[in-house]
Amino acid sequence: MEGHGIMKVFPKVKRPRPNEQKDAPPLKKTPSEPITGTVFQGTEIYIVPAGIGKSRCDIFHRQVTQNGGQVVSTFSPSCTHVIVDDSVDCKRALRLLKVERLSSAVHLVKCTWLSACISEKSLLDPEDYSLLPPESPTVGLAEESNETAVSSVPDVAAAQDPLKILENLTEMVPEVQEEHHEEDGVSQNDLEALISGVHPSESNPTQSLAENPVLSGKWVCSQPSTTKGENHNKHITDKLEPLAKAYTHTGDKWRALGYSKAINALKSYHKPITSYEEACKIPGIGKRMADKIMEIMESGHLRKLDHIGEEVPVLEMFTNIWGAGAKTAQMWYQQGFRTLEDIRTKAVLNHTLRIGLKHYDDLLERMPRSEANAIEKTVQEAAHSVDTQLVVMACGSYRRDKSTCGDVDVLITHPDGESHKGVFSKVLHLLHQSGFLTDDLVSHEENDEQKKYMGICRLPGPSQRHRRLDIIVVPYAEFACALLYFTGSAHFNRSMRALAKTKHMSLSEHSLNCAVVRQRGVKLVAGTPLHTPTEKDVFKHLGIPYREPHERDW
Ligand code: DCP
Ligand code: MG
Ligand code: MN
Repeated sequence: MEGHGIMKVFPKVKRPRPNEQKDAPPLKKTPSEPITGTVFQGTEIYIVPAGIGKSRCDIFHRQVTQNGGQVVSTFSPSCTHVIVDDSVDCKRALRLLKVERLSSAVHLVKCTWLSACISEKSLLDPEDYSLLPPESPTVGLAEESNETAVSSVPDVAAAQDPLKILENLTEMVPEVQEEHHEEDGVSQNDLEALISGVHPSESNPTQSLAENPVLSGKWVCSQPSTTKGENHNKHITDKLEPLAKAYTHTGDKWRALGYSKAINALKSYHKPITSYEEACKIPGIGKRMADKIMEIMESGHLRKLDHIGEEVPVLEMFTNIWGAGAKTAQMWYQQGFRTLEDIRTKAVLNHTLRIGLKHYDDLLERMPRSEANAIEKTVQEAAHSVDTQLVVMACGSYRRDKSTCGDVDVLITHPDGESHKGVFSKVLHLLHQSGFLTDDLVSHEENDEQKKYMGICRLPGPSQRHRRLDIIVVPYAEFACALLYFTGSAHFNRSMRALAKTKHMSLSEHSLNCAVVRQRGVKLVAGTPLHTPTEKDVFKHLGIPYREPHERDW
């Protein structure tokens, strides 16, 4: 959950011009800005004004020239760097430059590169701010034939292939990844759900191939997670994971995607990789990623890891506040905040973030199953005091049989199809009254007939910690789909929804619909809900073998 309502427009920081500073030399006024640094020495920079705005352009211009660089007013091939607003994507940048592609000598970078160089007082690696990620989502499949393709943005028109559909959706994902229940809330991991999650050679030959030769090697949801093999390339993924995480925290979605795809492909590969060629052949690994893999194999290290910015651990600490996403964390960082104390005392916080901050340590910890069970029982008791016939069950990681749980996800429904109505507020009222619920995070949001609560509870007794609790109340007709959704895992769900799409169906926490019409990934006709009294029916309609909850732990 990205915090809502806290995205404030940045106040324009007015920096004193050096020649306005009290101790600036009063004499010898140079016609241009005095050069006070050498950070941009040797650079020839073109700033694309679109989205940046005149006053920011002026500031950048001044900062570059003050630091020894040259800013040119028109783009030419002799430019070393082209700066675009962070919101501009590669395609648009090329359009604005009126060119089809850029020579590899020109760095096309976001303006955060400029700001970062200035604050770091050094010419940072533009690669890290480049609009041309090393592993774009099309890479791995398309790369072989088109390594130098400039566009990193999936072509929305090329949507017939299921992979392409997913890529397009990936492009449409909002920053808020935790956007739980959108049927189309497909995230970057869909790619891994589809291709790399299970390597064909990993599929269980005794059953899945026979059951569905086409899909068995492709879809995570058609494989029991218990077949998840050993990671034969841990020495490599251990080095790539911190980088993936760093890119996630700095909001570099494309790079983070490239890395997480590669990491998943490596994890599910059936043997240790031994050569560059072998790495390149794996779907999800492009040539540049293969270079990095070779570097790790040969030196046991990845030099890029030494250059993870000092902002990354701070951003990570900030995003560990429940309710804060990458954007919020970055905004705080740009506002100069570096510690939780800064956030507590100086940041503008909404209700959710205040609660998240208050329980920072508790909420970072997972609880043992036994405690999740006690929390489930507490909710059950309250619900049954409202209506003894209510079905109350803990889903999520608890139902998947995990030994620890990040939170407890309780589903409530009523078999008569009617009596679930009104239960939501009564149960919450009881749980508040008893002091079990200590804080509400997301106030009783309502979508259709399903109701969801997200809050914080604490079991009675000394030294009990605060724990996250989610409660959903659903109509009985939606029970199976809600149960399936709420049991997860999120990765499993994405895979199942992606599979549904290829069959002109759509799966949500409400229903499995057939005869869905989509154009370029956008749903035009919502289709008709299928009869799904149990989870098994959903698997059956999708043509994949049923998986027990503990087999869905992808
Ligand atoms: N879910 C989903 N997509 C998300 C988040 C959640 O489909 N982005 C679904 C699947 C999850 C379920 O909701 O299993 C519960 O969400 P949790 O965040 O509570 O995740 P888990 O219970 O699986 O793990 P944890 O132990 O971390 O709570
Ligand atoms: Mg959970
Ligand atoms: Mn949850």
